[in-house]
Amino acid sequence: MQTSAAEDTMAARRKFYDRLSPQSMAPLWEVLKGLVPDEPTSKFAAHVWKFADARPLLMEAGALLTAEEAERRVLVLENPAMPGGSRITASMYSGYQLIMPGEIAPAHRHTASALRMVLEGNGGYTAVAGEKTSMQRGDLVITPAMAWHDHGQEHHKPVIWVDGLDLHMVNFYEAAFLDHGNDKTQIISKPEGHSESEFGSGLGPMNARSPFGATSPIFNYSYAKSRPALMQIAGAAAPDPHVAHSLRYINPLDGGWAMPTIATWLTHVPKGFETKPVRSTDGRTLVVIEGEVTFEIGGKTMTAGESDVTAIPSWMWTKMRASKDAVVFTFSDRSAQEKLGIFREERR
Ligand code: GTQ
Repeated sequence: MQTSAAEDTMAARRKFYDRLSPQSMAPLWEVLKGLVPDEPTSKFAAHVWKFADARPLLMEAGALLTAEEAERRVLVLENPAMPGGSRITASMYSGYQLIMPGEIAPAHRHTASALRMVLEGNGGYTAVAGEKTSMQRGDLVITPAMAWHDHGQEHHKPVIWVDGLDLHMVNFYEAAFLDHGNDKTQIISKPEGHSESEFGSGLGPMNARSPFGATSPIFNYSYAKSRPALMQIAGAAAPDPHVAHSLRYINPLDGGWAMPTIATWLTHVPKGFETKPVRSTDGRTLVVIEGEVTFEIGGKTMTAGESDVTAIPSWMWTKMRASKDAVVFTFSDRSAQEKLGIFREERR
């Protein structure tokens, strides 16, 4: 049989590759383009999860098992491009969590940092490191890496929030630990509002101390404080063409992001305003707290209303337009990417 010189070369290379794999080696030149791409091409999809669809399913889950049985009763928001991946974007986990009246999600602590954006607070609570905080809609409650936390509801209404965790980052590094408490709830050692008073009033303790390492010592950024701040800013100046009116949640000890791995911020978009196109390397998850927003993400249009969750994958051109005055909460892996020196953003 006649073979061309090119075919001979390919066959010789393949034979060579076959001898590499038993030695646990591989030729870089066959995989280089995928390993070192020209620019990010996200494997994930832009998507909106409708709270109106999620809530009845969440309540069904509430009847099927207790928070204690589940440990955490959560409907995981799975990016439709990666079913079974428990990922909303490349590095972030998210889900809707439910606590029914009288229930307790028992105390544990883990390496992953977590945030809760409260949708239906109804006076439920999260206790972090011996201090309880009552949860109301729009509150951002954070739990630092390895801090004990339990959740509960002593009142007669369900509690629902959006969880965001960096667990895929932690798992990528194979650095994840988990401890369960001896008791379902922690022993409460500080009065409610203690952290807020000590760190969250423009004041700080005389002796510099950082109770949670690189994470902010404030663990409830209440909507009762953040909303008026945002509205005051919005009322005083025109919206920025790209970010409208946005304020970051900060660690008062160093002015940086509230969490070392997860960036969080709050945006007000006035009715009728449309932001100019932006793309960035962080994978973003947005929760509409008030109003309604229409997104254009990578050429696709989608609308999110109150309590809906939107995923914006890395490096997709994004615009948003408010059809009603809107307040939107965002979390992303930007905080980690900045520390690693890999964050990039482009504006048009
Ligand atoms: O509340 O600690 O959605 O450990 C997933 C894992 C929530 C939590 C989640 C968790 C938690």
